[in-house]
Amino acid sequence: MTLKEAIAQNTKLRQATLLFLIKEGEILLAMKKRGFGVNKWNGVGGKVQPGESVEEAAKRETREEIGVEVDHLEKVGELNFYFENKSDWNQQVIVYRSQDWRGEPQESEEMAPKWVRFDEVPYKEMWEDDADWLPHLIEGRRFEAYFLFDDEEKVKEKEMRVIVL
Ligand code: 8OG
Repeated sequence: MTLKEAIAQNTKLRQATLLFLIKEGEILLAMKKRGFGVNKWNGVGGKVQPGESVEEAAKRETREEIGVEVDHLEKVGELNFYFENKSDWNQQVIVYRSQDWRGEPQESEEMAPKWVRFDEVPYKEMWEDDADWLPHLIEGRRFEAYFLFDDEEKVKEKEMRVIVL
């Protein structure tokens, strides 16, 4: 299967959120303790529920996963993920960053958070595609990307557009 074919077969993707807290020179990553993406460092987020806006979902997931109230968030990207033989894993992830929140990040049953310096992001312990777009998030650029994964969760094909403001 090609990326083009995957996109043509899945015109309406389920939506999920992904949010990264940023403070002076550091980004908050959280270790996923269970479920999809287990044992990988990531931002916080999850599926958008019926009747909820994407932004509300991003705030709710952040509250549930690390106990932080987000006051202001900035949408920075859209990631469209396709899985070759597991199309039920396909989803569109709306990516946010926030520098404006309340509370100290806390561990939950789902995630264990940790502040990481911008130059120490552990890309080898993250989803493979993150190395393509997370540097742009850190540097304040926006992006839109499409990724096709094979059965080993390796990127088989990708397309990305970076928006410099
Ligand atoms: O609720 P669910 O378990 O589907 O949430 C999955 C979370 O993982 C959600 O925040 C979106 C995020 N996510 C993917 N794919 C990728 C990816 O390739 N890289 C990163 N960093 N996050 C991803 O679904």
